[in-house]
Amino acid sequence: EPCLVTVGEVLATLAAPDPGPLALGAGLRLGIAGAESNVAVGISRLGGSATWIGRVSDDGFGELILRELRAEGVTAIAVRDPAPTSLLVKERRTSTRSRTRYYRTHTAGVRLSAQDIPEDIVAGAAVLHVTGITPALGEGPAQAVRRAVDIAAGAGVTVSLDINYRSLLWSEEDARRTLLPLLRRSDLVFAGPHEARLAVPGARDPQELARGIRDLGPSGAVIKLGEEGAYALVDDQEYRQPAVPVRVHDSVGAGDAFAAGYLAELLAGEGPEQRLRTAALLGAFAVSTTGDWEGLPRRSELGLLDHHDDI
Ligand code: CKP
Ligand code: MG
Repeated sequence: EPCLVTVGEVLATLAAPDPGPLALGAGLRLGIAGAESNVAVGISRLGGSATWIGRVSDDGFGELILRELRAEGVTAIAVRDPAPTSLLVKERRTSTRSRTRYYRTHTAGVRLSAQDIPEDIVAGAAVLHVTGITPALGEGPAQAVRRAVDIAAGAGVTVSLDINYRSLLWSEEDARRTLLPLLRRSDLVFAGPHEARLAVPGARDPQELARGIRDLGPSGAVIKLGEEGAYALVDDQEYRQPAVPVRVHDSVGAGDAFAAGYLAELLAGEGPEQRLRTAALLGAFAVSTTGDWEGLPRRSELGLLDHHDDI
């Protein structure tokens, strides 16, 4: 069965369910998240096979992470580490304004290293999916991602990269320097317009951004345009995918959901049109439900949003 392998960090999330300042003792709900594991869960929910590689703490949060991944049918290749789990705290300051902070110093996930990447697992995959978050976590995680891409490229495994720029983690300059070499070796790139401009400065529209990325090497470039859907250039063919109109509840995780939808259909042997349609549907599920991945659909549920009556 064609399998997707991804490498990254899963964090414990502490999210305020109700609006109000943390400083006044808001209640926090415990969960897990991480761009790469979000994608793995999305693929598994659609019936695909996904493996996540990373370091997991031996603390309670680490156990929670392993239980959740197992419950979602994601295979975890976890190197256990005595350092604590990273935290992501989400304050809902008002009903429309959230503030996010990472607590990610000396934690298990950021101690990932190139030695943690099992060659046979990566070489045996159909797709390797990586994001720009993991290389931003430090030299070890950056080397781990490079190692995974080396193995995949050497074995003819499709390499997928979501640029996922995080200004809280590094500067645009550092991101460009680290991610450009990875992008050049990728087959498929997902990016928002701002993220794509890191690789193609000066490009003015999605078409120019996608062509710019294609000219750097990848045969597939998908520019995600939020409410305006997506523009893709795949093997020199253009595709335009409208967004599925829904009421936006929480947009975090939308990009991962989109990538999961696209990649699940790629694994299933579908062409770019079907990949983009499912990607847009998954993005809509992610933004119209609470949580980064919890609201993602099973395949049988895709039809729920396949109408225009949700607004
Ligand atoms: O680009 P997205 O909004 O889809 O990414 C969301 C994820 O890994 C979220 O789950 C969070 O844990 C993170 O990105 C991150 O570290 O920012
Ligand atoms: Mg993203």
